[in-house]
Amino acid sequence: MTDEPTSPTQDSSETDAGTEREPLFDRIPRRDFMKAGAAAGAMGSLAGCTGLLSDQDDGLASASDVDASVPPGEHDDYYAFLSGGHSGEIRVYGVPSMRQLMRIPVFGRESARGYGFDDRTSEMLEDAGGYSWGDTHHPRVSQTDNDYDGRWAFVNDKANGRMARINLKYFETDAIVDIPNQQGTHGACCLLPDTKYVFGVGEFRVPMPNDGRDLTDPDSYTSTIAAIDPETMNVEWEVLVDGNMDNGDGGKEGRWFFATGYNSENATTESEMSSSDTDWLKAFDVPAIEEAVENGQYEEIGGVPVVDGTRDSDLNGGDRPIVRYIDVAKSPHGVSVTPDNKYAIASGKLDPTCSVIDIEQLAEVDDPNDAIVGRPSLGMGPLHTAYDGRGHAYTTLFIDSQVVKWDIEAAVEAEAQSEDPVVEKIDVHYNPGHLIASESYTADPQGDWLISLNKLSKDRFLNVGPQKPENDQLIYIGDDEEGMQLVKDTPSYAEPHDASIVSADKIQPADIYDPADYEEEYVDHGESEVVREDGRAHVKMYSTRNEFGLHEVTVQEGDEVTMTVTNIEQTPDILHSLAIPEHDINIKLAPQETREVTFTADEPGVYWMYCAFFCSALHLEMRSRLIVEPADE
Ligand code: RUQ
Ligand code: CUA
Repeated sequence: MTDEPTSPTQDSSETDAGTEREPLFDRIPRRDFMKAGAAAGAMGSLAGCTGLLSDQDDGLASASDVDASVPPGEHDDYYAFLSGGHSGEIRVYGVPSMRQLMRIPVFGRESARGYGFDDRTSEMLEDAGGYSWGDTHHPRVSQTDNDYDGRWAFVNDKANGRMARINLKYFETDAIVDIPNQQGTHGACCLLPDTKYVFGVGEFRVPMPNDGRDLTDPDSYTSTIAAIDPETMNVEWEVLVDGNMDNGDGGKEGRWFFATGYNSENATTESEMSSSDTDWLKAFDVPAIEEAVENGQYEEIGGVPVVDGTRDSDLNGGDRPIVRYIDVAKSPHGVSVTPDNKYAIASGKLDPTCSVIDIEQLAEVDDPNDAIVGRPSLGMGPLHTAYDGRGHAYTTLFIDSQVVKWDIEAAVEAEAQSEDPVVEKIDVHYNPGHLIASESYTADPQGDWLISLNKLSKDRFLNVGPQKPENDQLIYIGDDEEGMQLVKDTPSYAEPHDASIVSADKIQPADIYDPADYEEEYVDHGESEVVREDGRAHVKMYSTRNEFGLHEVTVQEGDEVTMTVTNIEQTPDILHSLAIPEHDINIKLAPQETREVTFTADEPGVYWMYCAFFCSALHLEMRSRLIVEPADE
């Protein structure tokens, strides 16, 4: 055991949490701000004015006088949480700088954050199915009263049918549920106003249960939505439906949840899946479903109550059907509810229109198709829609490589397939999937920034070989008179799908860990020790600049070794790690964090355990010896 270490490089650097951020208004030209304020009133007169259509067909953004710079040392106004697709992670960006601030591993191990290396996170990944990767698409941040509450972010795993929760106090994944009965959990979103449920939208239709029955009978396959309790991450119930499902969005008043879907043909090949002219937007009546569950009107499958929401179900026969099937243009893709909760807007994908569903009417009409109150023609390949809170919708046009801005009420007033509601279009580079505007998923979007998540970058960046980065483009939307202004390109690693943009002041991450939040035993000064018993060795040590609590640790070949290590630093940003060569171990230790790792010391020899974070001038000297004695000694 060592004495209290001296810390020659200890400093008194403090958190700069008190640094004042310059409000956005001061950084955009004053005249733009004033126009943006006046724009809400002027909006009606702009509607239908196709003369405002962008003429940027050279593919270049007009020179923009929007100041999106965030000078060195200053902070951004927003956090953006972008999914990482089949990298299995979430990325945190600052907006408007588009600087990448952090990566949060979710479904795969990541050594720089020690994720999947210590016992707690590796057991979590194991319990969630033991897969080595995931496919994150839709990061959604929890809300209370239709506004971000800074508690959690959630994200789906399309690959393995899972949902994960990220704790925004520590910006780390803290729970993953492997959703029964789902393959390809695609859509993910919250039931608002208060995040009562997180919904996972099952995409691929499979036999129910998928245990060897109905293998060659695709007609009897089915997909479900799963309602997950955000606190426990338990699946409370599922609803099975006809057709594949795709994306989803929850209404803002606790009643409706919407999911797009393709393949109403219940087919298995692409050509069969495109044989009919329409597909469905499904509107799930959540209180009606809860009532059915309460009344026992379900079958338990995979340990979860599954309610039958197919069209022929008894539960859809009465005057309060649990699922309403709305006919929309073939293969609708994105769906999102407007900030005022008036409309759900579903994108055509294969059709140039979006369908605008009046949510209030949906509850009243006999034929749910009567709730479709608008169908503007927007352009080729409309995929996803975001909002500025001033009555505009912004929709990506995948095929046209554009973002189209349109007027929602004008679309309700116009004839179906009218282009009049279009306010303007801007070229993006290239082939956008999702787009997201600042706080677009809340009741009160900020209406200043929009990110277009473009699938292809082609020629926009230095060539890095055949696999190019994607391109996340920042567009200023705060000035309705000047129109959308392309501000910057941001190359991104494969591959962001969706994002959420949250005002910086709505998230309050911790600077250091609170040991009370975790079960691992805190190891303080004077508490380092090795306890060996019956082929097991429990090593407890602290870490600080510049040493581990033990300068050497001796165990026997074949011992099962558990190391409990605490970083006892109180100074923010001073991290250590415990890396053990040839044992595939690197656990990250942020200030006041304790982690545990268990492994077998199966080869006799000397292994230098070291700290992998450059923590101080004597960082290289921060190491300790693991001595594994041969078994026969
Ligand atoms: S999806 S590009 Cu996975 Cu949200 Cu539409
Ligand atoms: Cu601790 Cu390097």
